[in-house]
Amino acid sequence: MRHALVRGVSPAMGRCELTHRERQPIDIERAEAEHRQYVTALTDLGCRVYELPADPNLPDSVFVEDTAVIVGDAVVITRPGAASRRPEVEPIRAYLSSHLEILRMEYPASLDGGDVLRVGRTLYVGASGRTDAAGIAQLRALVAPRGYDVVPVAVTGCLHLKSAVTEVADGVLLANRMHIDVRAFGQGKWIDVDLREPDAANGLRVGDAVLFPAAYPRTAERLRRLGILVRTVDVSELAKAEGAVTCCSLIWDTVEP
Ligand code: CIR
Repeated sequence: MRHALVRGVSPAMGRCELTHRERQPIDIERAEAEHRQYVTALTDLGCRVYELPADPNLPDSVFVEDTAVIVGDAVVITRPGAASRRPEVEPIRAYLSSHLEILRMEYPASLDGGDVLRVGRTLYVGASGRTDAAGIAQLRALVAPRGYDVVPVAVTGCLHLKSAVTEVADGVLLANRMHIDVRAFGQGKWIDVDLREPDAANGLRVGDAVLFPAAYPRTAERLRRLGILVRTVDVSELAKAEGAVTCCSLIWDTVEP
């Protein structure tokens, strides 16, 4: 069984953190409609979706990915790099504690889940503006006993590692290689985003399919030509808050008896 945790769009999303984008007005009703379609897409792709209520005091709380890193039947609750986002973790921890074993990152570490790309039993972790050396070291210590390696990756010019690279099929990485040190990855199969779509590297793999922003049709076509099933969603309003498709859910699998 595949599960997904999401959280409603905060009415305060207009006050979100922004790093590489200019602030633009955000139409909350449109963002909510996009989020509903995102949830529908996850459901269609086989997820059982749980939705935590929106929080009017936490502008970025729809971006649940940053609060947690799931490793098998455990979850590392992060300490997000932006101070405004740290209160987001508690409701996520409380919800996940009845589904997964809880592991916790502590002060002084900083790490956003958007910086963690799992490929098999390797966690590639972006050293970004949100994730520091202490965060990477704590994550390594927490996941090593579970058989996961941690490999740091230098990230420049974008918010998170997964703004620049995501896995779209087993061992196949979709990337804008301008933003990352590709040497960290060793041998791998790469698909480059279309140059006219520099922000198109963030796809959300759900089983054999990839949930992908409708705004990047040329890169979507590259994926389809490789036989990858692509389901597009409009996330243009959420993108004004510097979000994309991976950031709006936490996904995990359980084996039913
Ligand atoms: C932030 O800057 O933290 C939010 N406005 C956007 C977070 C997007 N998260 C993600 O891609 N994992």
